[in-house]
Amino acid sequence: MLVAFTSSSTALLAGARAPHSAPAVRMTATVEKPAEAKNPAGNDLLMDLNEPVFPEVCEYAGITLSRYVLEMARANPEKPELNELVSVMTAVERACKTISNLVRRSPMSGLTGLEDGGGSINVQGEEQKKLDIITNTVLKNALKFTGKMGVLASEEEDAPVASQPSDLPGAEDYEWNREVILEESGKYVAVFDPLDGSSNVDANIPTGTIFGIFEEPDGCNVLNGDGEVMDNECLTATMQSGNKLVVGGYCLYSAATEFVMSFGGKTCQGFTLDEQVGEFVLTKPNMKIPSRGKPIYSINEANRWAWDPELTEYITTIQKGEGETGQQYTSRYIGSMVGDVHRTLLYGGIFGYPGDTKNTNGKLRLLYEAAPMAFIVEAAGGAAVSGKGERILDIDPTEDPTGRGVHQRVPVFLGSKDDVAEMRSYYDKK
Ligand code: FBP
Repeated sequence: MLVAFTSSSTALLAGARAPHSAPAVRMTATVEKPAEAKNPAGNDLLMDLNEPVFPEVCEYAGITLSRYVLEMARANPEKPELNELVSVMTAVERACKTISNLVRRSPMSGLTGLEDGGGSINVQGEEQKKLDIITNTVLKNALKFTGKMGVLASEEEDAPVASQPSDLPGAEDYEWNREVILEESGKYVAVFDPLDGSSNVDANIPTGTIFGIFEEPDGCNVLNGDGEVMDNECLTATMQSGNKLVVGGYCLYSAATEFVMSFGGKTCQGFTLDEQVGEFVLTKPNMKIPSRGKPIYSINEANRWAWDPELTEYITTIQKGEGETGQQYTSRYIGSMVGDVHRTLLYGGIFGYPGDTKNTNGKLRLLYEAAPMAFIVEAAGGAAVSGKGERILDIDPTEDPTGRGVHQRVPVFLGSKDDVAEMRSYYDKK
Protein backbone atom coordinates (compact mmCIF):
# COMPACT_ATOMS: atom_id res chain seq x y z
CA MET A 1 0.00 0.00 0.00
CA LEU A 2 1.29 3.47 -0.82
CA VAL A 3 -0.09 6.61 0.72
CA ALA A 4 1.66 9.67 -0.63
CA PHE A 5 0.57 13.18 0.17
CA THR A 6 -3.18 13.77 -0.52
CA SER A 7 -4.62 17.17 -1.42
CA SER A 8 -6.20 17.68 2.04
CA SER A 9 -2.87 16.87 3.70
CA THR A 10 -1.14 19.20 1.25
CA ALA A 11 -3.61 21.91 2.21
CA LEU A 12 -2.89 21.11 5.85
CA LEU A 13 0.86 21.17 5.25
CA ALA A 14 0.53 24.34 3.24
CA GLY A 15 0.06 26.18 6.50
CA ALA A 16 -3.73 26.10 6.38
CA ARG A 17 -3.28 25.59 10.03
CA ALA A 18 -6.10 23.25 11.01
CA PRO A 19 -8.69 25.04 13.21
CA HIS A 20 -8.55 23.46 16.61
CA SER A 21 -11.81 21.67 15.88
CA ALA A 22 -10.25 19.72 12.96
CA PRO A 23 -9.28 16.19 14.08
CA ALA A 24 -5.51 15.68 14.11
CA VAL A 25 -4.60 14.06 10.82
CA ARG A 26 -2.48 10.97 11.22
CA MET A 27 -0.62 10.64 7.99
CA THR A 28 1.00 7.45 6.92
CA ALA A 29 3.34 7.08 4.01
CA THR A 30 4.82 3.67 3.41
CA VAL A 31 8.23 3.10 1.90
CA GLU A 32 7.91 3.48 -1.89
CA LYS A 33 9.85 0.80 -3.72
CA PRO A 34 9.24 1.19 -7.46
CA ALA A 35 10.01 -1.85 -9.61
CA GLU A 36 12.89 -0.27 -11.53
CA ALA A 37 15.03 2.59 -10.35
CA LYS A 38 14.01 5.26 -12.80
CA ASN A 39 13.31 8.90 -12.14
CA PRO A 40 9.95 10.43 -13.15
CA ALA A 41 11.51 11.43 -16.48
CA GLY A 42 12.13 7.70 -17.09
CA ASN A 43 15.93 7.87 -16.73
CA ASP A 44 18.23 5.76 -14.58
CA LEU A 45 18.78 6.79 -11.01
CA LEU A 46 22.21 6.78 -9.34
CA MET A 47 20.64 5.40 -6.19
CA ASP A 48 17.16 4.03 -5.51
CA LEU A 49 16.24 5.78 -2.27
CA ASN A 50 13.11 5.06 -0.27
CA GLU A 51 10.96 8.09 0.34
CA PRO A 52 10.76 9.10 3.98
CA VAL A 53 7.93 8.06 6.26
CA PHE A 54 5.92 10.59 8.27
CA PRO A 55 3.75 8.55 10.59
CA GLU A 56 2.79 11.77 12.25
CA VAL A 57 2.93 15.44 11.39
CA CYS A 58 2.56 18.26 13.86
CA GLU A 59 -0.41 20.22 12.57
CA TYR A 60 1.17 23.45 13.74
CA ALA A 61 4.75 22.94 12.52
CA GLY A 62 4.20 20.83 9.41
CA ILE A 63 7.12 18.93 7.90
CA THR A 64 10.31 20.94 8.03
CA LEU A 65 13.22 20.59 5.61
CA SER A 66 15.52 19.39 8.38
CA ARG A 67 13.00 16.72 9.40
CA TYR A 68 12.53 15.62 5.79
CA VAL A 69 16.30 15.15 5.35
CA LEU A 70 16.58 13.30 8.65
CA GLU A 71 13.70 10.99 7.73
CA MET A 72 15.27 10.42 4.31
CA ALA A 73 18.41 9.08 6.00
CA ARG A 74 16.27 7.00 8.39
CA ALA A 75 14.24 5.53 5.54
CA ASN A 76 17.47 4.22 3.95
CA PRO A 77 19.32 2.39 6.73
CA GLU A 78 21.27 0.43 4.13
CA LYS A 79 22.95 3.71 3.13
CA PRO A 80 24.57 4.99 6.36
CA GLU A 81 26.50 7.56 4.34
CA LEU A 82 23.24 9.47 4.00
CA ASN A 83 23.55 10.39 7.67
CA GLU A 84 26.57 12.48 6.74
CA LEU A 85 24.47 14.24 4.13
CA VAL A 86 22.12 15.38 6.88
CA SER A 87 24.74 17.83 8.22
CA VAL A 88 25.63 18.91 4.68
CA MET A 89 21.98 19.70 3.95
CA THR A 90 21.64 21.47 7.30
CA ALA A 91 24.57 23.65 6.26
CA VAL A 92 23.01 24.44 2.86
CA GLU A 93 19.68 25.20 4.53
CA ARG A 94 21.27 27.53 7.08
CA ALA A 95 23.33 29.29 4.42
CA CYS A 96 20.21 29.90 2.30
CA LYS A 97 18.37 31.36 5.28
CA THR A 98 21.33 33.68 5.88
CA ILE A 99 21.49 34.65 2.22
CA SER A 100 17.73 35.24 2.12
CA ASN A 101 18.12 37.68 5.01
CA LEU A 102 21.18 39.37 3.46
CA VAL A 103 19.40 39.88 0.12
CA ARG A 104 16.19 41.09 1.76
CA ARG A 105 18.04 43.61 3.95
CA SER A 106 20.69 44.62 1.38
CA PRO A 107 19.16 48.05 0.58
CA MET A 108 19.28 48.89 4.29
CA SER A 109 22.63 47.31 5.11
CA GLY A 110 24.60 48.87 2.27
CA LEU A 111 25.12 45.56 0.54
CA THR A 112 23.86 46.69 -2.83
CA GLY A 113 26.18 47.60 -5.66
CA LEU A 114 29.45 46.30 -7.05
CA GLU A 115 32.37 44.96 -5.03
CA ASP A 116 35.26 47.46 -4.99
CA GLY A 117 33.12 49.88 -6.98
CA GLY A 118 33.28 47.49 -9.97
CA GLY A 119 36.95 46.57 -9.72
CA SER A 120 36.35 42.99 -8.63
CA ILE A 121 36.06 40.71 -11.69
CA ASN A 122 35.47 36.95 -11.41
CA VAL A 123 37.14 34.29 -13.57
CA GLN A 124 34.32 34.68 -16.10
CA GLY A 125 35.02 38.36 -16.60
CA GLU A 126 31.87 39.42 -14.73
CA GLU A 127 31.87 42.38 -12.33
CA GLN A 128 31.15 40.90 -8.95
CA LYS A 129 28.42 42.34 -6.77
CA LYS A 130 29.12 42.77 -3.05
CA LEU A 131 26.46 40.10 -2.52
CA ASP A 132 28.22 37.70 -4.93
CA ILE A 133 31.27 37.74 -2.66
CA ILE A 134 29.37 37.63 0.63
CA THR A 135 26.94 34.88 -0.39
CA ASN A 136 29.87 32.84 -1.70
CA THR A 137 31.64 33.16 1.65
CA VAL A 138 28.46 32.27 3.56
CA LEU A 139 27.86 29.06 1.62
CA LYS A 140 31.54 28.08 1.43
CA ASN A 141 32.03 28.44 5.19
CA ALA A 142 28.75 26.70 6.04
CA LEU A 143 29.83 23.68 3.97
CA LYS A 144 33.39 23.70 5.32
CA PHE A 145 32.21 23.76 8.92
CA THR A 146 30.47 20.41 8.36
CA GLY A 147 33.85 18.70 8.02
CA LYS A 148 32.20 16.48 5.40
CA MET A 149 33.28 18.28 2.26
CA GLY A 150 36.28 17.33 0.17
CA VAL A 151 36.02 19.92 -2.58
CA LEU A 152 33.90 22.95 -3.34
CA ALA A 153 33.42 24.58 -6.75
CA SER A 154 31.65 27.91 -7.02
CA GLU A 155 30.81 30.39 -9.75
CA GLU A 156 32.73 32.94 -7.69
CA GLU A 157 35.87 30.81 -7.24
CA ASP A 158 38.45 30.66 -10.02
CA ALA A 159 39.10 26.96 -9.39
CA PRO A 160 37.72 24.18 -7.15
CA VAL A 161 38.92 24.61 -3.58
CA ALA A 162 39.74 21.81 -1.19
CA SER A 163 37.60 22.05 1.90
CA GLN A 164 40.28 22.13 4.54
CA PRO A 165 38.99 23.46 7.85
CA SER A 166 42.57 24.64 8.39
CA ASP A 167 41.96 27.56 6.01
CA LEU A 168 38.90 28.82 7.82
CA PRO A 169 39.09 32.20 9.53
CA GLY A 170 40.93 31.89 12.90
CA ALA A 171 42.09 28.37 12.09
CA GLU A 172 45.74 29.36 12.57
CA ASP A 173 45.21 29.65 16.35
CA TYR A 174 43.22 26.44 16.62
CA GLU A 175 44.81 23.10 17.58
CA TRP A 176 43.66 20.87 14.70
CA ASN A 177 43.46 17.20 15.40
CA ARG A 178 44.61 16.43 11.90
CA GLU A 179 43.75 12.75 11.96
CA VAL A 180 40.13 13.51 12.66
CA ILE A 181 40.03 16.25 10.04
CA LEU A 182 41.56 14.04 7.38
CA GLU A 183 39.21 11.26 8.36
CA GLU A 184 36.12 13.49 8.49
CA SER A 185 36.54 15.61 5.41
CA GLY A 186 36.60 14.45 1.84
CA LYS A 187 33.32 12.61 1.43
CA TYR A 188 31.23 15.01 -0.54
CA VAL A 189 31.78 17.54 -3.28
CA ALA A 190 29.63 20.66 -3.61
CA VAL A 191 29.12 22.77 -6.70
CA PHE A 192 27.15 25.97 -6.38
CA ASP A 193 26.14 29.35 -7.75
CA PRO A 194 25.73 31.34 -4.53
CA LEU A 195 23.62 34.12 -6.04
CA ASP A 196 22.26 33.30 -9.44
CA GLY A 197 20.80 36.25 -11.30
CA SER A 198 22.82 38.65 -9.17
CA SER A 199 22.75 41.20 -11.97
CA ASN A 200 19.11 41.69 -10.92
CA VAL A 201 19.55 41.78 -7.16
CA ASP A 202 19.80 45.55 -6.70
CA ALA A 203 16.52 45.92 -8.56
CA ASN A 204 14.84 43.56 -6.07
CA ILE A 205 14.17 41.02 -8.83
CA PRO A 206 14.11 37.35 -7.81
CA THR A 207 17.52 35.74 -7.45
CA GLY A 208 18.58 32.36 -6.11
CA THR A 209 21.20 29.91 -4.92
CA ILE A 210 21.76 26.78 -7.01
CA PHE A 211 23.60 23.79 -5.53
CA GLY A 212 24.59 20.21 -6.31
CA ILE A 213 26.15 17.58 -4.06
CA PHE A 214 28.21 14.71 -5.42
CA GLU A 215 29.99 11.90 -3.62
CA GLU A 216 33.75 12.21 -3.99
CA PRO A 217 34.81 9.74 -6.70
CA ASP A 218 36.38 6.55 -5.36
CA GLY A 219 40.15 6.74 -5.02
CA CYS A 220 40.14 10.55 -5.21
CA ASN A 221 42.43 12.01 -2.55
CA VAL A 222 42.41 15.79 -2.57
CA LEU A 223 44.98 15.78 0.23
CA ASN A 224 48.24 13.90 -0.21
CA GLY A 225 50.00 12.13 2.66
CA ASP A 226 51.34 15.48 3.96
CA GLY A 227 47.89 17.03 3.91
CA GLU A 228 48.76 19.17 0.91
CA VAL A 229 45.99 19.93 -1.58
CA MET A 230 46.19 18.10 -4.91
CA ASP A 231 44.65 20.58 -7.35
CA ASN A 232 44.20 18.01 -10.09
CA GLU A 233 42.34 15.74 -7.74
CA CYS A 234 40.11 18.65 -6.75
CA LEU A 235 39.28 19.28 -10.37
CA THR A 236 38.61 15.61 -11.01
CA ALA A 237 36.35 15.43 -7.99
CA THR A 238 34.15 18.24 -9.28
CA MET A 239 34.07 17.31 -12.95
CA GLN A 240 31.25 14.77 -12.62
CA SER A 241 28.19 14.26 -14.85
CA GLY A 242 24.88 15.45 -13.44
CA ASN A 243 23.60 11.87 -13.31
CA LYS A 244 26.06 11.39 -10.44
CA LEU A 245 24.37 14.03 -8.30
CA VAL A 246 23.15 12.80 -4.91
CA VAL A 247 21.27 15.99 -4.05
CA GLY A 248 20.41 18.94 -6.27
CA GLY A 249 18.34 22.03 -5.69
CA TYR A 250 17.90 25.74 -5.48
CA CYS A 251 16.66 28.41 -3.12
CA LEU A 252 14.60 31.23 -4.62
CA TYR A 253 14.76 34.68 -2.97
CA SER A 254 11.54 36.37 -4.04
CA ALA A 255 8.26 37.44 -2.45
CA ALA A 256 8.69 34.29 -0.43
CA THR A 257 11.87 32.30 0.01
CA GLU A 258 11.39 28.83 -1.43
CA PHE A 259 13.74 25.85 -1.23
CA VAL A 260 13.25 23.20 -3.90
CA MET A 261 15.34 20.05 -3.91
CA SER A 262 15.60 16.45 -4.90
CA PHE A 263 17.35 13.92 -2.71
CA GLY A 264 18.42 11.12 -5.02
CA GLY A 265 16.50 12.32 -8.08
CA LYS A 266 13.26 10.37 -7.58
CA THR A 267 11.05 13.12 -6.17
CA CYS A 268 11.08 16.89 -6.05
CA GLN A 269 10.04 18.64 -2.85
CA GLY A 270 9.23 22.33 -2.33
CA PHE A 271 9.62 24.09 1.00
CA THR A 272 8.70 27.68 1.96
CA LEU A 273 10.59 29.68 4.58
CA ASP A 274 8.31 30.53 7.50
CA GLU A 275 10.06 33.79 8.34
CA GLN A 276 8.48 33.94 11.81
CA VAL A 277 9.76 30.52 12.81
CA GLY A 278 12.87 30.50 10.62
CA GLU A 279 12.07 27.05 9.29
CA PHE A 280 11.55 25.78 5.76
CA VAL A 281 8.15 24.02 5.79
CA LEU A 282 7.04 21.50 3.17
CA THR A 283 4.39 23.29 1.09
CA LYS A 284 4.81 21.59 -2.29
CA PRO A 285 5.26 17.84 -1.75
CA ASN A 286 6.10 15.70 -4.77
CA MET A 287 6.22 18.53 -7.30
CA LYS A 288 5.33 17.41 -10.80
CA ILE A 289 5.86 19.58 -13.88
CA PRO A 290 2.92 19.26 -16.33
CA SER A 291 3.96 17.29 -19.44
CA ARG A 292 2.39 20.09 -21.46
CA GLY A 293 1.95 23.13 -19.31
CA LYS A 294 0.70 26.67 -19.78
CA PRO A 295 1.62 28.03 -23.22
CA ILE A 296 4.71 29.85 -21.94
CA TYR A 297 8.20 30.08 -23.41
CA SER A 298 11.05 31.74 -21.47
CA ILE A 299 14.11 32.78 -23.47
CA ASN A 300 16.03 36.03 -24.01
CA GLU A 301 14.70 37.11 -27.41
CA ALA A 302 17.23 39.90 -27.67
CA ASN A 303 19.56 37.22 -29.08
CA ARG A 304 17.00 36.00 -31.62
CA TRP A 305 19.00 37.35 -34.60
CA ALA A 306 21.84 34.99 -33.63
CA TRP A 307 19.76 31.84 -33.03
CA ASP A 308 19.73 28.60 -35.06
CA PRO A 309 17.07 28.79 -37.79
CA GLU A 310 15.37 25.76 -36.21
CA LEU A 311 14.92 27.61 -32.92
CA THR A 312 13.70 30.75 -34.67
CA GLU A 313 11.14 28.66 -36.58
CA TYR A 314 9.97 26.90 -33.40
CA ILE A 315 9.51 30.10 -31.40
CA THR A 316 7.80 31.88 -34.31
CA THR A 317 5.42 28.93 -34.79
CA ILE A 318 4.34 28.73 -31.14
CA GLN A 319 4.06 32.54 -30.96
CA LYS A 320 1.55 32.36 -33.80
CA GLY A 321 -0.34 29.51 -32.15
CA GLU A 322 0.55 27.16 -34.99
CA GLY A 323 2.47 24.64 -32.89
CA GLU A 324 1.37 21.15 -31.78
CA THR A 325 -1.21 22.54 -29.32
CA GLY A 326 -2.55 25.24 -31.62
CA GLN A 327 -2.35 27.55 -28.60
CA GLN A 328 -0.65 30.92 -28.87
CA TYR A 329 2.33 30.91 -26.52
CA THR A 330 3.25 33.93 -24.44
CA SER A 331 6.68 35.02 -23.22
CA ARG A 332 7.86 35.21 -19.62
CA TYR A 333 11.53 36.00 -18.92
CA ILE A 334 12.91 37.30 -15.60
CA GLY A 335 16.58 36.97 -16.50
CA SER A 336 17.26 35.01 -13.30
CA MET A 337 17.49 31.30 -14.07
CA VAL A 338 16.17 30.27 -10.64
CA GLY A 339 13.08 32.45 -11.04
CA ASP A 340 12.42 31.35 -14.64
CA VAL A 341 12.94 27.66 -13.85
CA HIS A 342 10.79 27.82 -10.70
CA ARG A 343 7.87 29.25 -12.69
CA THR A 344 8.42 26.65 -15.43
CA LEU A 345 8.42 23.86 -12.84
CA LEU A 346 5.05 25.06 -11.48
CA TYR A 347 3.26 26.14 -14.65
CA GLY A 348 5.09 24.08 -17.28
CA GLY A 349 6.20 25.37 -20.65
CA ILE A 350 9.82 25.70 -21.77
CA PHE A 351 12.85 27.69 -20.55
CA GLY A 352 15.99 28.02 -22.63
CA TYR A 353 19.36 29.72 -22.84
CA PRO A 354 20.53 28.58 -26.29
CA GLY A 355 23.88 28.81 -27.92
CA ASP A 356 24.00 31.29 -30.78
CA THR A 357 26.39 32.72 -33.32
CA LYS A 358 27.77 35.05 -30.58
CA ASN A 359 28.10 32.48 -27.78
CA THR A 360 28.06 28.99 -29.27
CA ASN A 361 27.78 27.44 -25.80
CA GLY A 362 25.27 29.92 -24.47
CA LYS A 363 25.78 31.51 -21.04
CA LEU A 364 24.74 29.03 -18.37
CA ARG A 365 27.37 26.93 -16.63
CA LEU A 366 27.00 23.15 -16.84
CA LEU A 367 28.20 22.13 -13.36
CA TYR A 368 26.54 24.58 -10.99
CA GLU A 369 23.59 25.90 -13.02
CA ALA A 370 22.40 23.50 -15.76
CA ALA A 371 23.07 20.13 -14.08
CA PRO A 372 21.44 20.80 -10.66
CA MET A 373 18.43 22.41 -12.41
CA ALA A 374 18.15 19.46 -14.84
CA PHE A 375 18.27 17.12 -11.82
CA ILE A 376 15.31 18.95 -10.28
CA VAL A 377 13.31 19.17 -13.51
CA GLU A 378 13.74 15.45 -14.24
CA ALA A 379 12.80 14.58 -10.64
CA ALA A 380 9.56 16.46 -11.31
CA GLY A 381 9.00 14.53 -14.55
CA GLY A 382 10.27 17.14 -17.02
CA ALA A 383 13.09 17.11 -19.55
CA ALA A 384 16.40 18.99 -19.81
CA VAL A 385 18.54 18.89 -22.96
CA SER A 386 21.47 20.72 -24.49
CA GLY A 387 21.52 22.52 -27.85
CA LYS A 388 22.37 19.21 -29.50
CA GLY A 389 19.44 17.48 -27.78
CA GLU A 390 21.73 15.58 -25.39
CA ARG A 391 20.37 14.89 -21.88
CA ILE A 392 22.04 17.55 -19.73
CA LEU A 393 22.59 15.03 -16.90
CA ASP A 394 24.57 12.72 -19.20
CA ILE A 395 27.03 15.37 -20.36
CA ASP A 396 30.54 14.47 -19.18
CA PRO A 397 32.25 17.69 -18.09
CA THR A 398 35.69 16.17 -18.69
CA GLU A 399 34.90 16.17 -22.43
CA ASP A 400 34.87 19.95 -22.25
CA PRO A 401 35.26 21.38 -25.74
CA THR A 402 35.80 24.88 -24.37
CA GLY A 403 38.58 24.08 -21.86
CA ARG A 404 36.82 26.16 -19.22
CA GLY A 405 36.75 23.32 -16.68
CA VAL A 406 34.31 23.90 -13.83
CA HIS A 407 33.09 27.08 -15.50
CA GLN A 408 32.23 25.46 -18.86
CA ARG A 409 28.96 26.60 -20.41
CA VAL A 410 26.25 24.60 -22.16
CA PRO A 411 23.16 25.58 -24.19
CA VAL A 412 20.14 24.61 -22.08
CA PHE A 413 16.48 23.84 -22.80
CA LEU A 414 14.31 22.49 -20.00
CA GLY A 415 10.70 22.22 -18.95
CA SER A 416 7.59 20.22 -19.86
CA LYS A 417 8.47 17.02 -21.67
CA ASP A 418 6.12 17.64 -24.62
CA ASP A 419 7.35 21.21 -25.08
CA VAL A 420 11.02 20.17 -25.06
CA ALA A 421 10.21 17.33 -27.50
CA GLU A 422 8.34 19.75 -29.77
CA MET A 423 11.32 22.14 -29.76
CA ARG A 424 13.69 19.26 -30.61
CA SER A 425 11.42 18.13 -33.46
CA TYR A 426 12.49 21.24 -35.39
CA TYR A 427 16.11 20.06 -35.23
CA ASP A 428 15.28 16.41 -35.88
CA LYS A 429 13.26 17.14 -39.05
CA LYS A 430 16.24 18.83 -40.81
P1 FBP B 1 24.65 34.64 -12.83
O1 FBP B 1 23.91 35.85 -12.46
O2 FBP B 1 24.81 33.69 -11.75
O3 FBP B 1 25.93 34.92 -13.55
O4 FBP B 1 23.68 33.82 -13.84
C1 FBP B 1 23.51 34.01 -15.07
C2 FBP B 1 22.12 34.55 -15.39
O5 FBP B 1 21.84 35.70 -14.69
C3 FBP B 1 20.99 33.55 -15.23
O6 FBP B 1 20.42 33.57 -13.98
C4 FBP B 1 19.99 34.01 -16.27
O7 FBP B 1 19.18 32.96 -16.74
C5 FBP B 1 20.90 34.57 -17.37
O8 FBP B 1 22.16 34.85 -16.77
C6 FBP B 1 20.36 35.82 -17.95
O9 FBP B 1 21.22 36.17 -18.98
P2 FBP B 1 20.79 37.29 -20.05
O10 FBP B 1 20.76 38.57 -19.31
O11 FBP B 1 21.86 37.21 -21.10
O12 FBP B 1 19.47 36.90 -20.58
